[in-house]
Amino acid sequence: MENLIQIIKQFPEVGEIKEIKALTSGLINQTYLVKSAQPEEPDYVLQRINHLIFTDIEMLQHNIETVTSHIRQKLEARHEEDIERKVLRFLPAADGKTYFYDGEGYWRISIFIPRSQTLEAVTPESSYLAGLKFGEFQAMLADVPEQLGEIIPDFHNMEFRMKQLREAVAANASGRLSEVQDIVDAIEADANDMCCAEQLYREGKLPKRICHCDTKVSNMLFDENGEVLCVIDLDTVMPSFIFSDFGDFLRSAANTGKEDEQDLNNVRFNMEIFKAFAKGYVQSARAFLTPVEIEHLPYAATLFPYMQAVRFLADYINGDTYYRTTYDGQNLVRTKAQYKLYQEAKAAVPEMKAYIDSLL
Ligand code: GN1
Ligand code: MG
Repeated sequence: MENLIQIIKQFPEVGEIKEIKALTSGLINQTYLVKSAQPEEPDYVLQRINHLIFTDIEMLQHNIETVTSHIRQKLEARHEEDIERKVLRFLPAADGKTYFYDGEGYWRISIFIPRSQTLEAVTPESSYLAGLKFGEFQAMLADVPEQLGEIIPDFHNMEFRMKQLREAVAANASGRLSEVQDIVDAIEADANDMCCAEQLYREGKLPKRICHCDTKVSNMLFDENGEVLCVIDLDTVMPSFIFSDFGDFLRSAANTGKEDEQDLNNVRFNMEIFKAFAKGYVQSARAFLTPVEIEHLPYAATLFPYMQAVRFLADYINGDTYYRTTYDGQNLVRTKAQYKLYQEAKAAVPEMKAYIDSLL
């Protein structure tokens, strides 16, 4: 606590502090809620950035500042109300940079958006609004004046994720391979089909655009009426296929179970959520989407649970070196749950296709 207070003091805008609470939901960074002593001062979100994963903090914060100021300008240009609740603001440290290095770790502070909440589950109504919002997010970032860096190279590159899994399997560092060989084989059987986006990209048939790349439900803030305020957790904003934002949202939102659900009977693909989200997304993104992008939206809904299963499985085989876990075997439980969701989504592809056609 004393240590955290010393860090907060490096950001001159922050006044007297009443309380610091750890928030535990993210799997990568460490996040705290910082409450101000004075009611007229805002509360803050303090984060220690995981610099083993985000190795280029300069690029990371540069991307985030570019994106937030661009969105802010767009909101101002259309005279939006309540802009402070619709885009994040990061505070400068004494040297003007939006992060502080304490000799061991990198820290940053943003303003906590008042009267906002995160949801772990969405309804068809909020899912529709989220679809509109993500389509709009991508549309607003279509004309970012600068090139954004690929903060984690090949982040959503399915071929690369397969390569990592194969390397994990070859090394078998944890000795866990025999236990998971079945699921490795099942994943391998579909690998070719699931890598079609990279193939289309090489053929020049699929563009990359600025995407959020971590659009799970818990990375969105909703207001007291259930309307989407803004998208948070901007670490992974970078050029990607639009599938990233479409597919990753559904991976969490359309899953009727938890990300690490133990009872696989609870993991089903919720078509009502899919339909609501797709409707909103197509409505706000249609103007810039190409036919190839639209045609592959159902594929995107299958790709993300598949890719996440591959990533969790590789981490399990590597001995849990990437994702934070809270119990033994959690990465395997996560793998199985994501793989089940993938199968459910795959079975729903014809229905998804028919629905998307009906929107056009
Ligand atoms: C990680 O830290 P968090 O929970 O926002 C991961 C995402 C995964 C997600 C799975 C940088 O996000 O890609 O989809 O866990 N982020 C990174 O819940 O690897
Ligand atoms: Mg994240």
